[in-house]
Amino acid sequence: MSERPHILVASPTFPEVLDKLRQHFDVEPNLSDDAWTGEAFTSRLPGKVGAFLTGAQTVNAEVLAHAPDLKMVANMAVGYNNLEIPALEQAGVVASNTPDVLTETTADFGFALLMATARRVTEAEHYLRAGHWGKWSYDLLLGSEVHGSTLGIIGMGRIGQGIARRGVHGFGMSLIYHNRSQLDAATESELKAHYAPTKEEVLRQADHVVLVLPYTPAAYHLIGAAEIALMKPTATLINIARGGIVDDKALAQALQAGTIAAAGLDVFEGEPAFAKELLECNNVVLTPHIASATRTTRLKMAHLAADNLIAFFTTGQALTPVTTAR
Ligand code: 8YV
Repeated sequence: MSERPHILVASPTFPEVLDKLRQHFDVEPNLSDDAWTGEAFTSRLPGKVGAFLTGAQTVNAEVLAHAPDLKMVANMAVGYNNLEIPALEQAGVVASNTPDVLTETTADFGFALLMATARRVTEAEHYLRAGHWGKWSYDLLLGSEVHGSTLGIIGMGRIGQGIARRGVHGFGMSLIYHNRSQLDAATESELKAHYAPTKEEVLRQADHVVLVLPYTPAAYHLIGAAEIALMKPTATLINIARGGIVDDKALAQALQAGTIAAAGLDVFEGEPAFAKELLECNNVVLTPHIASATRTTRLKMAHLAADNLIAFFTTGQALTPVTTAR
């Protein structure tokens, strides 16, 4: 019998990452085509000292009660709202996430979604595919300007700053942002960034508002009907943070009423389910949580999650541990 630590890989992952993990651990891999969640996940935790997770698995006090042997969980995501950190700390279980390796790729996608939303790219393609393109017209599918407009960012962490750099340096946008803490003076000056002490100020002033903040209980429905009503009727709203930060039903109503011009959403409350009202809106671009989805980046994320498990069980220290200092 092997003495190697026994770990669970709860979501399907890259074969080369499984091979790497197998060099260090006895691995129970998920070789199906979907993540193990709920009972399928918790029933496999006894006897496991480590677990490789994606955002799909919730780990809270109730789940930990089924995991008496667990010492570490490695989340293949920068966000870790699926992990109840105080409960993990209470149980003495270390958690890690995958910061940095996905920053630029996710910022690229945030900007792609902003562009697609402002310039009505998917709506235009549907129009063409449906055979509606019979003539040129001066007012066909008019969008909103991106270059030279005002970019509003709520949540100015690494990814928010990546989007800000693209907007300011690449598209000559002016920047207004809200964050729990103000950027340092050098970064503010580089980005000619205007700090807004409230999110409301960003919503009022920006032409394009991008949400990139972490999902904490306080962020639930942070953007609802009242907040959307503060935005310009020509404005767009982009959410690449987490579903649940935006009240999508209120957003669908606002999109249909013309309260704002358009929205781009990569994340949804309860995903892969989402508010079906959104399907009634032509002026929303909907993507299935793919902001970090390039092969290169997802592979880096999976390797970093695996390396965190390996480091922890070899040296006692995770490489990128999650801390409660938010
Ligand atoms: C992941 C993400 O693809 O890193 C995050 O927080 O939202 C995405 O990059 C997703 O969470 C899968 O684990």
